[in-house]
Amino acid sequence: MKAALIGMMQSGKSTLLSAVSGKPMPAAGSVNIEELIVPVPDERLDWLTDLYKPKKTVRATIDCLDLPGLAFTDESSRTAARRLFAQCRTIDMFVVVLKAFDGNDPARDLVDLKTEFILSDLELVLTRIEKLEKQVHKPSKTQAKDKAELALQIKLQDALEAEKLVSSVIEHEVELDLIKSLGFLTMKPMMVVINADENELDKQFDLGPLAEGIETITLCASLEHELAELDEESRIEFMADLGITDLAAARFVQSCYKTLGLISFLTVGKDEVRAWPLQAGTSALDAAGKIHSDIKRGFIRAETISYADMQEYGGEKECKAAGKTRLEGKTYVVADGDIINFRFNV
Ligand SMILES: Nc1nc2c(ncn2[C@@H]2O[C@H](COP(=O)(O)OP(=O)(O)OP(=O)(O)O)[C@@H](O)[C@H]2O)c(=O)[nH]1
Ligand SMILES: [Mg+2]
Repeated sequence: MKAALIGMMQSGKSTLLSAVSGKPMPAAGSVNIEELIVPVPDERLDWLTDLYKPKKTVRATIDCLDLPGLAFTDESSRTAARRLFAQCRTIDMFVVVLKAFDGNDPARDLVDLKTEFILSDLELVLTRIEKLEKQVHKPSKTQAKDKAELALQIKLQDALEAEKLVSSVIEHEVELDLIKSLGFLTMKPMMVVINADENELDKQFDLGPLAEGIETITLCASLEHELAELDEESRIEFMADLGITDLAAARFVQSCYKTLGLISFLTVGKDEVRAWPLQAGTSALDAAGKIHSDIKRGFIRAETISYADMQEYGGEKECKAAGKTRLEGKTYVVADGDIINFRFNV
């Protein structure tokens, strides 16, 4: 799963990603798209690692793309933005990083960004309409589908011209299938990071109606970056001085994970304690396939303990004795924090 950090120039995207990935900052003014593998913080893994003392602990990760900053001030920066948007059509979600320091207005930037997303999608719709209008008159195998798509694209044109997002007008799976491969920007899940000054972290930023229903986090990227560079002891001390208890950067990664619709199931043992990312709603059988195709093929049962029970009873044996170990079948929908031992036979 890929999340792309997008925002105006110098909004703090690289600083934030460097803080959560531990990778050094890219050179100033870099126009490359950097791809960083970011581990998803998970206290449950820490607790299970203490319990099992495994050889290794493997966290879930998200691929984060650090995009060059946008500007919409002149023709050449608009061209650059358009080119960048075209490269964003295959990503899974956006993290919009808004600059809320140095007197910059984050609400204004969010409006500008939304407008540009809409214009970019509208351009794509118009190109599609032009192509489909020629195509639908010629008899072909895809004629019926082309007609349906044309009608839908016209509906999307109306919506985008009225400044509505594609996601707000797609009504069902059939429509989604017709346009899925086009990668509309205003169809993608999105979260917002307000990058504020260190001393304004408690301020309520009003982003207006655009941000309604969108996961929003306020943090100070440069502070998170400083904290990430400290060893654990100094970090705890420094955080206590500042009166903060958790790293906002950790919350940011967790929110990304949630926005992508991901949950984690966990596996435990002497060799490895591990979190496996899974699309919410996935069956035990498909979860087994994430680990290995053999486990899916030979699936017998998913021996499952919820993390909450594991923590309460203190171990596998204790959970079994208390009747907290469940034997789930193929169609069981895996829940976040399920600790699973797959029984299989090949
Ligand atoms: N005051 C303050 N400055 C910050 C904060 N976050 C980043 N900066 C500074 O803003 C500048 C830009 O930070 P970057 O992380 O490079 O921003 P960017 O969005 O990656 O920039 P581009 O890739 O050029 O668009 C740097 O000088 C940072 O030190 C913050 O939270 N507060
Ligand atoms: Mg950058």
